[in-house]
Amino acid sequence: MSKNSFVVTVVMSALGALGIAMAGAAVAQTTMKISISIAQNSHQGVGIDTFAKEVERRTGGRYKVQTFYSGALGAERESIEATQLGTQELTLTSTGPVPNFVPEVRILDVPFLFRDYAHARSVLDGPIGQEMLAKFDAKGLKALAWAENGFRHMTNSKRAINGPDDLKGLKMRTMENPVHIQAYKGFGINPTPMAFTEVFMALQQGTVDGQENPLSVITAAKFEQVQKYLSLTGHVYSPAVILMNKGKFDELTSADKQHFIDAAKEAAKANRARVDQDEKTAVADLRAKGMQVIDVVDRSKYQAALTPVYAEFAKQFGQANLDRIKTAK
Ligand code: EAX
Repeated sequence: MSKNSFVVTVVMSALGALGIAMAGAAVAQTTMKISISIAQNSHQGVGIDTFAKEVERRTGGRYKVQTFYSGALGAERESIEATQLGTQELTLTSTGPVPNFVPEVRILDVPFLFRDYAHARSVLDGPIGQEMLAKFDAKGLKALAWAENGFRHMTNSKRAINGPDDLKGLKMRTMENPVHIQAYKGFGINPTPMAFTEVFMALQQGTVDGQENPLSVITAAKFEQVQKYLSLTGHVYSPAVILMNKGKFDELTSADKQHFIDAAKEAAKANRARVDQDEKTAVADLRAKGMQVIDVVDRSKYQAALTPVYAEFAKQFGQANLDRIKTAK
């Protein structure tokens, strides 16, 4: 670049910056970041895309939300930490690593707690779920709304899982979640906790035999490329939650606070609708791509295998608290 054209470029960009600054004076714009650890083309991607669109629309463009996918800002645990610190404003995460931050939420990760999607959604949207959202406040996090990850199923590359005994001795990647780790040991699994962002490669390289995740995640992550067998165990419901840095939330006007909460609710709605859609199409899709899918019609055998672990959970959480969730309409 010649000296003259350099000067012209500098002057032009200065004018450009001035123009942006003037436009900015008319509508002050604040940009925030939100992240997920899985791909954009997923139930979580639809969730944060909807959130970004709704925040911008509801605040008349005063707030803009930048979306990051596939762990571009870090895996779920790091994203929660960053949101707590405020180096990123927002994240949508499964509850996998959440107990390390807000232990009260652990109870939601107990296997076979929820009967079906309708049950899980109504508990989370009802008084129990709303009480839990408030527990994040003391940890520097504002939980805007529950979202959804889905009912988890087992996949592996070793053998077809036709009953709980077939799980014995399998080395399975699990989330960094103390409740899951404790429960899966009850199946005789050898649990290997790791961040989601490392799972594909671990399966590919055979560091672990298998993993468990909802259909929405299995398809979004293309696990059929590295896993042969899928058993529809539905052994645990996996909630997700939309978190915001508490300080940043508190700085909002009360009208904007409501806009953010409403945007999060819209995000959860879109996210759940995509889960519903995935639940209808994913099994046929995975079969077509070569996975062997085992329908688990009788879950009671898997539940029975966890009886001793359940006695432990009753001590940890209180049977009454477990029953309050289990018997909720
Ligand atoms: O949030 O870590 C997991 O297995 C989660 O289900 C996944 O990251 C989606």
